[in-house]
Amino acid sequence: MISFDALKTSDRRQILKVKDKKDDEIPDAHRTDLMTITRFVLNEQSKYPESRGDFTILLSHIVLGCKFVCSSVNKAGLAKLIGLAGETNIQGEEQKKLDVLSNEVFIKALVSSGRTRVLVSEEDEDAIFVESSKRGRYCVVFDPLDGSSNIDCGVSIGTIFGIYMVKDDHEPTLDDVLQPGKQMVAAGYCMYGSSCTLVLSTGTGVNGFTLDPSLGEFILTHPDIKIPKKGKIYSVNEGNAKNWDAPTATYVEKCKFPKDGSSSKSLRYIGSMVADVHRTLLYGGTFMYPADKKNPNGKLRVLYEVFPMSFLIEKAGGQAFTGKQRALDLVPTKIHERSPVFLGSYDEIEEIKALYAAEGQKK
Ligand code: FDP
Repeated sequence: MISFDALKTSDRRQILKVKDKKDDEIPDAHRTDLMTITRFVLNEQSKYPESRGDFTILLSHIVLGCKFVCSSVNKAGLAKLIGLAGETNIQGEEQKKLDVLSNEVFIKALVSSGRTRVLVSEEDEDAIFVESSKRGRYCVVFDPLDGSSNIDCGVSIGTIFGIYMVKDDHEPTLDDVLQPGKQMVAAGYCMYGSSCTLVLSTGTGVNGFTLDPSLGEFILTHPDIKIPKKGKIYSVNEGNAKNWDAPTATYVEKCKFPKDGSSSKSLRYIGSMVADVHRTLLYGGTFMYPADKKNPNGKLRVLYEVFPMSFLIEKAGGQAFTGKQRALDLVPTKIHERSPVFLGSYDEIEEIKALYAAEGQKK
């Protein structure tokens, strides 16, 4: 390596100029001390001397899956990836719909990590039990491409994942994944939007990383995300209002016509859970998919939608509630089970809990 003294005077001056500058004054070309997601997870790992590095390896495979899907989503229109599964392209190859492709990408990435045991994907009816030669200690539940009704119009979509760690002293069974969300060791999502953002919690705090396409690296851009305690936004599919129960209807009425002199809340509903939850995490407020008369369990799936998002919201200081209990206390009995969910700012969810408690007393 060339020493500082051997450098040309102009280069030496440049380096000294950069050294004296504050962080935000340094031009991009000189910013090499970036906190990448790998560096971040390795730092976390070093806090646990007994750690074997398995989680870091697993996460690097998830990150690879996210980069692959991000790139496919970005070029979907061009590559004619959008279309019916089963159609053939000009080379006579079978075209895959983005959700089918994303599922394959994640399954391959997870199995090849050699660290997984049981996988549950929104796309597959049955759980996948990883063959013994490739097996590890982690179970991953995931929705490879959530918000799929938004794919064809370019609205933000995302991948959601939750991770359990189990003992590797038994043959894998469904019980390895039919565990309450509070047992997850990590959860996150990757949003494919105007930028590609990966939000992760490994149990303490929530951190957001943005993909720098020129580097191909996720860089820490949103350290230690905390959800505001109160919020000015509510997010729900109001088209279902005629079938809501009384507490949901009362809460939404209060958002629109507050009686305590406060301002009305704004309604924002993208209809893509990752995007709606991302906004809720950053700006505060509530995101709801309640039960209704037609769907007594709501719409969202417990294992790979409700649990990972509730985990992140709680770790950021918010709450997640089902209408009956803390969402992360639910014990799923089926891998594709659904549950109503209300998640968001701490005080907003307190209000919803109080409305349900009052309703319960009437009965
Ligand atoms: P989608 O049907 O487009 O896949 O559970 C999937 C989901 O989207 C969520 O991402 C989203 O929050 C919700 O469904 C939207 O449901 P509605 O269209 O009923 O509002």
